[in-house]
Amino acid sequence: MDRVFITGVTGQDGSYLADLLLSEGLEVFGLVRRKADATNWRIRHLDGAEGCHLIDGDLTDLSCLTRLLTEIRPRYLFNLAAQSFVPFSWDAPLATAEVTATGVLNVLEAVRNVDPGIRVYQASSSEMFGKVRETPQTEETPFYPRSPYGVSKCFGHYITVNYRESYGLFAASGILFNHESERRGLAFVTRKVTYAAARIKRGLQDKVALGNLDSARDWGYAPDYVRAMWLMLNQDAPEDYVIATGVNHTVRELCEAAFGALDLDWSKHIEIDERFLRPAEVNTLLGNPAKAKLQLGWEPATGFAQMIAKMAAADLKRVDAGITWEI
Ligand code: NAP
Ligand code: F7E
Repeated sequence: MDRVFITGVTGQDGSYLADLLLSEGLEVFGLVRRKADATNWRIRHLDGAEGCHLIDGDLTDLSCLTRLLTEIRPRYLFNLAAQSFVPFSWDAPLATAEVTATGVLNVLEAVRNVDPGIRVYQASSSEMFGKVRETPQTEETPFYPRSPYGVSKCFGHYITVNYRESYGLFAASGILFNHESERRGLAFVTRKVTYAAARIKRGLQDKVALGNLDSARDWGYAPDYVRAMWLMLNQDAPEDYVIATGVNHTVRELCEAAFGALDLDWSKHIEIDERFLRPAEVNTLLGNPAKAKLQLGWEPATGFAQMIAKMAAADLKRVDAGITWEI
């Protein structure tokens, strides 16, 4: 049975990827960092599951990664751990760089030293395109990051490419556009809106405060996107791939879709709060997934309206069940 090591297993993508790889019959080792309040709600169903091991450690500690890879000897490694919330990267730029940039180098060094045959996936991001140089964005589009998070992801991407070219590592970089789900963190705009809409539907609040309603994103569904990660590590050679839907929507359209799914009029419940504006905004992102379609045979299965309706329905269910910790 092939072994796979996942960093960021407690996050949105890590939890779906673990579900997928367990269903494919792999033995999964998920890295979990210590927190004072360890609810880890996205992987509760995996605790004690057959073939799944949750192991303690931290991406910022090279000695820890080296020891774990030496013990586990995985065939595949997915590096999904990051400080992934863009606004927080201005609050804590060094901490963001330590995990989101240098953390990637820790992974690559551990792989190079323990077993250069391990196949590595790096979670790169459309935030690297930032102030976009062309539309739609492809694997060839130059980067122009607009946040400490985006800059850190550029480092992670280029060091992955460099280790591939310098040491011949099988290291693939997935340039994923925004992807969301019922397991998305509450601070990100899609889930913030679907959760607020559910609470408004039940009369628990009346308004939700947002920032820039004009910004546009190419939003896909996370379970579709983790499938692309797995396909990337099963090619003959490691490459970079844009993963996107090829369609974008504004935050205003997102509000319309989420409130509409619960038969609410979004315009009565949104207010603008400047605290949610960013020092430098990424105004619009739109990906071209043609290479992924051609080489990986990958296509998104879930559309924007369907995804937002699923998220709104899941949040309504949570509100009705009094679940307050799945944030
Ligand atoms: P997420 O929900 O924020 O998950 C991030 C994961 O990283 C969590 O498991 C977190 O652990 C872990 N982590 C943070 N610092 C760590 C450390 N020092 N040591 C070990 N683990 C640490 O992010 P996501 O949405 O699943 O995204 C997965 C990856 O894809 C990230 O690298 C993100 O930057 C990237 N990405 C995401 C998107 C998107 O739209 N979702 C798009 C492009 C790229 P805790 O649970 O303990 O916090
Ligand atoms: O913001 C606008 C905000 O925080 C999307 C991460 O997964 O995807 C994600 O980064 C847009 C921005 O995601 C609010 O200004 C308006 O233009 O949901 P978000 P993000 O910053 O695009 C990329 C690909 C990643 O790699 C990241 O890890 O929505 N917006 N009002 C708001 N955003 C938030 N969070 N909250 C608001 O109230």
